[in-house]
Amino acid sequence: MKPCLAVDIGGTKIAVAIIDSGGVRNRNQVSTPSSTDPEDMDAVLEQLLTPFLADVDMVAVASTGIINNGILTALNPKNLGGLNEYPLQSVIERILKKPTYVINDAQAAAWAEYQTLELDMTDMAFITVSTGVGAGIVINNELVIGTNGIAGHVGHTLADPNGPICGCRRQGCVESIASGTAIGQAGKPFFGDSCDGEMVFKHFAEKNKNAQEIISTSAQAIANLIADLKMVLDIELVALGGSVGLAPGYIQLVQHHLSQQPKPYQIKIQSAVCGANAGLIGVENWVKHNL
Ligand code: ADP
Ligand code: BMX
Ligand code: ZN
Repeated sequence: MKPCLAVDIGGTKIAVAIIDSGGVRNRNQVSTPSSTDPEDMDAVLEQLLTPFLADVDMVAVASTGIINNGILTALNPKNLGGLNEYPLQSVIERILKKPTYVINDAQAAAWAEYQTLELDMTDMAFITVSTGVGAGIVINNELVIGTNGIAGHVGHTLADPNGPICGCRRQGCVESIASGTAIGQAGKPFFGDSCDGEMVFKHFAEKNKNAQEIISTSAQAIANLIADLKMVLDIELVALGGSVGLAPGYIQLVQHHLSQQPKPYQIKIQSAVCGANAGLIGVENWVKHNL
């Protein structure tokens, strides 16, 4: 039997790789199209996936958005250039003509991180701070997906009732304050209109005060989110990923803000062991686990 092709679709980048006993092979990555036209996404996927046609037997996809019956519904369409409803599973099945399975990107990454933990660790969460803020939750050794695929979308819980309007149209979501997109937006008055999250982190590394404040505000919102998750779920560990979550200095700030909370809210926070490959590794493992 041939190996599995894993695909990770985020708001900023789409990664693809073959996953087998040798690990992650032939990894490739392109920018996510920023367009409301589904045909633009079709074209990018066709170009990225077709070279793997002869080498794989099935396809495991981790994608941003609410995934229900293989259809991607954006909770925050702005993260995908306005693309809202997209029949992801059927598009990929049409391109590669292989069985295709799809779950949410953060849910997949949580499953990958959970596999790296000690066997007695039964309850954990993974949080990605990236284009948006997403999460996956494992309770009692099982990935929680939810009846409609929505479980884990804690980036859209309330951080500040007077905060910015989120791309999901609710006011003051964690994502509207803490995401890479929000960090970039907050940086524009100081660093210019082309500012994005990565640019704010460059200034942060140079100890720029405005960048430090913007990133601290993001880390504070994520620390509060982690405290809330501990209270709701009694999880034992949080793995932090995404380009912002993995950026130098960020996790220390989250740990610092959480350390200001009373003891019952404290929890171990670690960087995602699988790094930027967590979604790819997790979705392949999850599909094999459930076949
Ligand atoms: P995706 O959301 O597609 O999974 P990422 O995890 O790379 O992609 O997150 C994209 C966000 O992270 C953007 O807001 C971008 O500006 C920011 N970003 C990208 N690279 C870095 C970096 N090296 N340090 C900090 N932030 C980054
Ligand atoms: C958003 C939401 C989640 C996703 C999270 C992280 C959309 C399109 N996405 O909250 O489904 O898990 O972003 O996604 O509504 P990423 O693109 O930042 O990796
Ligand atoms: Zn929201």
